[in-house]
Amino acid sequence: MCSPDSRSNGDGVVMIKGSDLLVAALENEGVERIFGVPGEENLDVVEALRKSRIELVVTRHEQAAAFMAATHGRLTGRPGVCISTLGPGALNFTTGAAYAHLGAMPMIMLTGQKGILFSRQARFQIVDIIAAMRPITKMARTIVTGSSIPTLVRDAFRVAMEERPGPVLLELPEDIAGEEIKDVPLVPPHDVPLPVANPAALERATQMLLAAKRPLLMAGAAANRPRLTEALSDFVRRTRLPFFNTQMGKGAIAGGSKLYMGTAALSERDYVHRAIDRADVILSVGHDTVEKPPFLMGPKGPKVIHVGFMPAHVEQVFYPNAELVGDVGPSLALLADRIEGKLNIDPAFTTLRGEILAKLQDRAEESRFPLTPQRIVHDVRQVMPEDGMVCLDNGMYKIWFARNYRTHVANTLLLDNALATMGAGLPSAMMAAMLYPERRVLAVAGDGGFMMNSQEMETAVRLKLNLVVLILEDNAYGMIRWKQAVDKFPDFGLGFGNPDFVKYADSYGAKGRRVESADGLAPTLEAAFSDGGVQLVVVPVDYSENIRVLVEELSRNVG
Ligand SMILES: Cc1ncc(C[n+]2csc(CCOP(=O)(O)OP(=O)(O)O)c2C)c(N)n1
Ligand SMILES: [Mg+2]
Repeated sequence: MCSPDSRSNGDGVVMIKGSDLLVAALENEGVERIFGVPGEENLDVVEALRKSRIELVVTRHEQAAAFMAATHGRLTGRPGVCISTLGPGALNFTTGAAYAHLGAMPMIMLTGQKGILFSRQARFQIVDIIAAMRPITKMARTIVTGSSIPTLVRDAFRVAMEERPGPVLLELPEDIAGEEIKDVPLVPPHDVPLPVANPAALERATQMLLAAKRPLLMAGAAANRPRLTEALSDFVRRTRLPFFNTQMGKGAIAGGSKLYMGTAALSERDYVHRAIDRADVILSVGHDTVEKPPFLMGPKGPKVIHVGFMPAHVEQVFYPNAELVGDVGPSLALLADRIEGKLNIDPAFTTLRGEILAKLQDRAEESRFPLTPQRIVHDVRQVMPEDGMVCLDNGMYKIWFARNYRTHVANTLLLDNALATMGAGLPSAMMAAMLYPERRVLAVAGDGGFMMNSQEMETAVRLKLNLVVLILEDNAYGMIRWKQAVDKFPDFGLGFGNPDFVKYADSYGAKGRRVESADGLAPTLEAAFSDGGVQLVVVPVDYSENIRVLVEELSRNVG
């Protein structure tokens, strides 16, 4: 197979530029878009992209490009691709790389480098990016010869997609990109079906579950892998197991809403922990210990069966007693064959469920202004259809959304409980809006996190995305201020001023709106969605509820 830009060198040998071969290899992987900020070292690749069917989406910061590429991987299971120059540009990918690495999101980063055969600029801008990226990628390689491009690209995609998925970096030096080389065939991709759990492991899990008096299921981060959600929902329908989820497992089980017991956004003492503490066996599907612990295992608590694509990690607070390792969907189907209709389902969970969910409704419709986080979550749910996507940045509101926002469709509340970085909310929502133009997409950010990548408002406007950005304004790094108060430090050093967000949005050619009353949020969001385009809504938030509920009430009422 010859690549599209190959040509004969006159001696009958087919020649191609390294950059054309790279882009042909990316097309071969089905890549449709590349996000990033090119530098002069990437210009051969940019030229190859111009002639290809791959769209180059220029962002205003490499970090945002990496967050977008990672989110593409998270939502589709296929790696998103981002591109940067050497040194400074590549270093701007590091947070995105760690986001994808901790969050298990398949992503390919392409970075430029000075020529490796001859260096006209000595050490100017040269940073050892491979070494810098090694701890935050699954694989980081320099392409040292053009003829290795097809195999390296194929390998990079495989490594990025394989369980546990993550980021891969390929560094392409300028001279290898520009070099004319003998054309090399591309490597055709193929699916690699995974092995299913071993019968002995299935038997052990079956015995533990049949002996359990109060079994409970937990959906963890890997439960939200795109290819798994249907099989997991089917398992819950068949077994009728009551379930809860971790923050990143939210939405993974569709249609089982009568069995939903809550989300473990805190590690202990939340209402959902009344159910967890009552369980004697927890079937933990896809839990990844990068997440803040959904509960703390101890000698007295429930036994845990880990179901995962990979064996469990043993932690001080998580050490499963049995494991079902293999392709999770088919393994769960085999488990359901053995236990369907035979489990003890504790009726007390139904009562408990009512109490837990009622508690979460507390103050959800209160007319206080500035708005309480509970009211914000409630009103957002009102304007979002079932398949609408809420993409959170990181701040205090994440705990409130994780606890209180009900999801019915997989990956409709995108949050990062792994790296938990600020700045990813807007880029992840932009990616969601590009992938699902027919759905409502809402980015939710604090006034701190929004400003860490707010320059991407320009990218969103240029791409003509339909997207609403909701900013919760407290003029502070609220979450850290809350922790400061919880730890009894004086209130110090965490406040700041803000731009006029309405004017700020308008200056990008987006539309800005400010919520002026408690009842104003839902209609303002509704108007923003109806108008279309890039919309920004600012709402003042009253965070006094953080202490009242998450500290005082939980320590008094539970535990
Ligand atoms: C890149 C990054 N820097 C710092 C932190 C630590 N941090 C976590 S939440 C937070 C405050 C967030 O402030 P804001 O976005 O305004 O949200 P709020 O908590 O006020 O709602 C900080 C500084 C982080 N998680 N990520
Ligand atoms: Mg804030």
